[in-house]
Amino acid sequence: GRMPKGLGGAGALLTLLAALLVPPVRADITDGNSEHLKREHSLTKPYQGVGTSPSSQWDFWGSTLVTSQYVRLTADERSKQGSIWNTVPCFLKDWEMHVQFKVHGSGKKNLHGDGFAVWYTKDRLQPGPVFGNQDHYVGLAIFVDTFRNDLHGMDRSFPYISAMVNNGSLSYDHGKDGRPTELGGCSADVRNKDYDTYLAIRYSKGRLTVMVDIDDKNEWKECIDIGGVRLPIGYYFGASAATGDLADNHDIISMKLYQLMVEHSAEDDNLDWTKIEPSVSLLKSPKDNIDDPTGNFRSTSLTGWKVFLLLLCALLGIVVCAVVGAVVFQKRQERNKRFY
Ligand SMILES: [Ca+2]
Repeated sequence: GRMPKGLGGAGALLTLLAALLVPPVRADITDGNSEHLKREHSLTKPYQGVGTSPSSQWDFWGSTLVTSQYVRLTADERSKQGSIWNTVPCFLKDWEMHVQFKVHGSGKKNLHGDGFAVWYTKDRLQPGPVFGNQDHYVGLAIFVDTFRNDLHGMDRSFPYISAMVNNGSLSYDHGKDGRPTELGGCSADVRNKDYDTYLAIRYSKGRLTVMVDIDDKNEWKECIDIGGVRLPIGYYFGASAATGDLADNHDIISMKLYQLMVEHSAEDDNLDWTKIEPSVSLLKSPKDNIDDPTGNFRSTSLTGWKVFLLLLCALLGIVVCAVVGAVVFQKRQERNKRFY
């Protein structure tokens, strides 16, 4: 019953092979692991002390109304602007923000607006024309645009979710629904739902992913996934909304920030992440930027056929080792017979 030496060697070889071949597991937590919830960057019911207590970690501005059940950035009234901002800068390199929201109003199809935005920016509480926040902002914005301004853009339906990264030099063009500066987006029917609707924004290792859960199925659907995005640490999370001639209630129910446990290279760790200027490395036009043109992610995530090839190699390795092992074992048995 002793394990033949040949097979033992093969076993060790296999272990080594496996260690070399198995790709590193991506550290994703999208299902709200409470262990990694960062309370100082999260806004949850009943919003204790928001805006009134000096110890509150959230400030609000404009038409924003805080109740125990929701934070209403704008009511369903014309020409309103409101925002809510985290007072604590975020120093996490890898994070995921889950936003529960509710956009609702009496406006019939296409007669409602304008939408809301979720921000990760250098400045906070700076009112302006971009869904209630300043233009030429510095940082990241995710827009949930509920009103189509650009009648030439009939190839997409509204509401439309899009992402934009700005170093302060770009202006958001409302007349074109931000299309000239958008990095990616998707149509999302988010209005007047009688169930909960969610948006998730993940930033990790230069990759920006936006997911939505708006069909009452309790699962995330991908909306935006782009690489080559550079954002610093030390910026602020916020949300804002605006109405114009058309209106809607724009409610934030919760904003929950989760830390993603991701390892960085020594080179990455030595960088001063507070000094990074928001940017996106685009070799193609923004709209084609589905794959990361810099190849940052291709090296860590294996595509289907590569995984297949690796598995095939591993399988071949196992077969070769087994055969060699069996032969060695048999030879040794024969030798043993001869000697005894
Ligand atoms: Ca619009």
